Amino acid sequence: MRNRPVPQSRKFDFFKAIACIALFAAGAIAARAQTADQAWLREPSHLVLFGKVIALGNSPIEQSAVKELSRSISHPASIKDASMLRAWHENWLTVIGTAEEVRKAYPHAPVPSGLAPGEYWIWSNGSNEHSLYVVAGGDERGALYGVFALLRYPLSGMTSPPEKLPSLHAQPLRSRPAMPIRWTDEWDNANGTVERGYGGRSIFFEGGKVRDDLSAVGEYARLLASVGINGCNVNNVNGAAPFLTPEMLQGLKRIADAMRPWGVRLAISVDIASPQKIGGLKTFDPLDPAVQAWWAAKVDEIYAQIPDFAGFTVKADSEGQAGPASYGRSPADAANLLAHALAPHGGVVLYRAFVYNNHLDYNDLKADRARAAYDIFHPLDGKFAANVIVQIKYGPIDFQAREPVSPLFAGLEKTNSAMELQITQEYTGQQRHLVYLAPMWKQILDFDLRADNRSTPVKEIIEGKSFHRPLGGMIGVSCVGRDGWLGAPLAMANLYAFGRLAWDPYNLPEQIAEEWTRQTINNDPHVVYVVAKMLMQSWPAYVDYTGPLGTQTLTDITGSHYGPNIEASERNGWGQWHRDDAQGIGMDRSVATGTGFAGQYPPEVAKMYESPATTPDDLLLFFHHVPYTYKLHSGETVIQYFYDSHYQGADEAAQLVAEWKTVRAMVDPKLYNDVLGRLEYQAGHAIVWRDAIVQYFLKESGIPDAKGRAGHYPGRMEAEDARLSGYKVIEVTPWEDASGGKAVTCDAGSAPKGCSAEWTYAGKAGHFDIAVQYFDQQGGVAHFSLDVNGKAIATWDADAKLPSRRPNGDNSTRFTTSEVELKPGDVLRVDGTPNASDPAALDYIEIEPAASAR
Ligand code: GCW
Repeated sequence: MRNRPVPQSRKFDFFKAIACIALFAAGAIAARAQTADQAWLREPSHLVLFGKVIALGNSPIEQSAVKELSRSISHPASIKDASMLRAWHENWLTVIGTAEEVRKAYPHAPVPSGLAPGEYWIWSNGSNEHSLYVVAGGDERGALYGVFALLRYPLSGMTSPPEKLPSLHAQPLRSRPAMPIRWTDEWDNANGTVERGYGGRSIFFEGGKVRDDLSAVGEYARLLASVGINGCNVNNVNGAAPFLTPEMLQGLKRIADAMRPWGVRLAISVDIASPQKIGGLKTFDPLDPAVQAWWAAKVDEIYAQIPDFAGFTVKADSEGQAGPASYGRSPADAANLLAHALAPHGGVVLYRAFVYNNHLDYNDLKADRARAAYDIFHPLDGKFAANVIVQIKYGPIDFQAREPVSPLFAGLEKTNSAMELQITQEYTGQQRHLVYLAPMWKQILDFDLRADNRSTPVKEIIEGKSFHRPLGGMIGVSCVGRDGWLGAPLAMANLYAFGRLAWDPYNLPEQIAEEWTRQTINNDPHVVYVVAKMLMQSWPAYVDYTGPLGTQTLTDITGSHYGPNIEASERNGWGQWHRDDAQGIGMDRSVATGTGFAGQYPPEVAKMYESPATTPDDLLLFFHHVPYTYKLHSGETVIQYFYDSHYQGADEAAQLVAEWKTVRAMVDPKLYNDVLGRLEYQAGHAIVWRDAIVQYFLKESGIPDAKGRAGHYPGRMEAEDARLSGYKVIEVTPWEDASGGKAVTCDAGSAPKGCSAEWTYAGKAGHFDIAVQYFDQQGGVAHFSLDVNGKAIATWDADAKLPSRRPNGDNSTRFTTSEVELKPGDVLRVDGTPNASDPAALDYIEIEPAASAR
């Protein structure tokens, strides 16, 4: 007989309670040290409803699962009535274990047979009196993933209120990972920097060794596990030799220990020349017995310390990294060398197909970097050892804002393959721009390569289904750091989405976006709607204001990879060419007249890309060189599309700001302001992109914008046309990064008190927004002020962290002040005070009717 209070309506068990956390979850994102709370794993409040939580086995992974479910019991938002809490504890039990453990302990639980590794099954006995929840895994990882799924379930893809969700008794939750390899790659260097990382310094390394404090590593592993990621390669694929020294291996062992409780296995990148670089051998020839013995011994040394070590990633014969080509050997020789050393221990080799010659001849119209991966790897199909997986970037070039799918996915039928994506936004705005990449990834995953004239979507190839391969998967280049993981709160949606798509590539980006928002921000329907919408809009907008129609990201490809720089991709050996001239633009990659790249696809796809008439507009210029007057399927000319898409993209970026403003009252103020600042910056930088590309192609083509926008900027007053005091006019390089190609700069030496630029307003009287476009250069914090008729309107510091010490599109920044009253004859003045190497450079001011007057 019970004499203690019990929950009234247990029929709906935890789903009802979930409705309560929805309210609670509107709380702040904790800004403590580096924890998973800075991402989507915030303190939940409802777990008390699982009653007592126990693991059936002793493994650290099951203990993590228990911890995860029990985390909130002491949370202030938990049920406050102590007697009720006790009752739940006594009457409700949640057990976590492998299928085998559950069968043994609860013979009546209908655990299905054949749960795969990583798979979970979650069931409840449906009893009102003595509720039992079972989280069973195909293995311990499966049980852990089940716990995360259970926590997420009521919040994920929710289209109906929580209490309407089906009961776990009637409909147990069951899911298995689509592919065995679900890893992140980190490009961390031993000195603590992270290549292409925009989230601060390494969580793994500092000062040439593994950090003493690895608490962030444990938290990272927890985050990864929550979305089913089971491997993490912690070091840069460039310069990897130092990572195999005995001292480093001791440190790596500590990293593996920190990640193990979350089922995340450690992998490292290795330099194929290690036997020579750190092993004292004269050679690193993969076929040399001494080299083979060296690797075998090194691998034994690793496994002695890290018994569940996952394997090696290799970048070789690429961008200055040594490779088997030095000895006339093939990538298969190099991969198999490592594979044979790893095989006895169960390790794998991820051999990157990112192998290409970066000294191509620009004048050779047949030369094509896009061809490289297929040309090199396709002939080796079937020559790789069973534990080798060829790791293929999604497109044939390099993580561009849009590329076609790599044809190599269809070119390896007898070899395991995996797809490499980039979570860190190297070419997609470097986390300063909101660009949710899941919609792009989804397009790639869904793309049907029609290998052997049958349905072979990329997702099924890397799942191993299409060609019956035992190994395959997805690798996300993540490059997290100590500054809130990815350095920008909304960028975390990409890490989350990567995991969710690697688990199940049938997941929908919009649903993932909603799910992430519910967990990270809150469950308010308006917030969920708006944030998911913003996320979904962001990638198309970015493509629109950067490089449309398959031109790739038109950025400085030899430097920052960030701001606009159209010619940087041309006339060099890197092969990211788009070949624009006065008549037209695009690379002819057809078989008939071009580089032949289109012919690397299976016949049906090759046929589609062979002719401009059948190539989709959004990849037209990747495959064909066409005149600016060429008519797209949409009916527009290429040049008009350039104008339109850039204006549209910049408008869409501005729209993101407006949308975010609608959630102001519903989200944590700190988060609100942080994101608002970033979105405002992005909207300004989208204008920099728009103007650079539009004015460049206007000049190049000589064809005006049918809508009259390109080259006409009503309300814009150039700094070089102002009355200048101290400021000197300079030419900006590349010219398209400044309005009219010119800016003004202040030399602290000759103008120690700063410089100023003055304009007389000649427009109509009214209220206006005034934008000041300036260059926020590295190496100092310049100070600016804007005044009207000597009255201060605004002051600000150029203190952003942007690439480049020269004024250009990387650091061109827009400051806007609203609702300023102006009348004809008013004098507007910008004062710029240089600081250190930042010369307070200025491009223009722009006066627009205030939002209230538009
Ligand atoms: O995209 C390029 C990056 C390099 C990177 C390389 C690669 C690690 O600019 O920084 O090097 O790709 O993927 O190997």
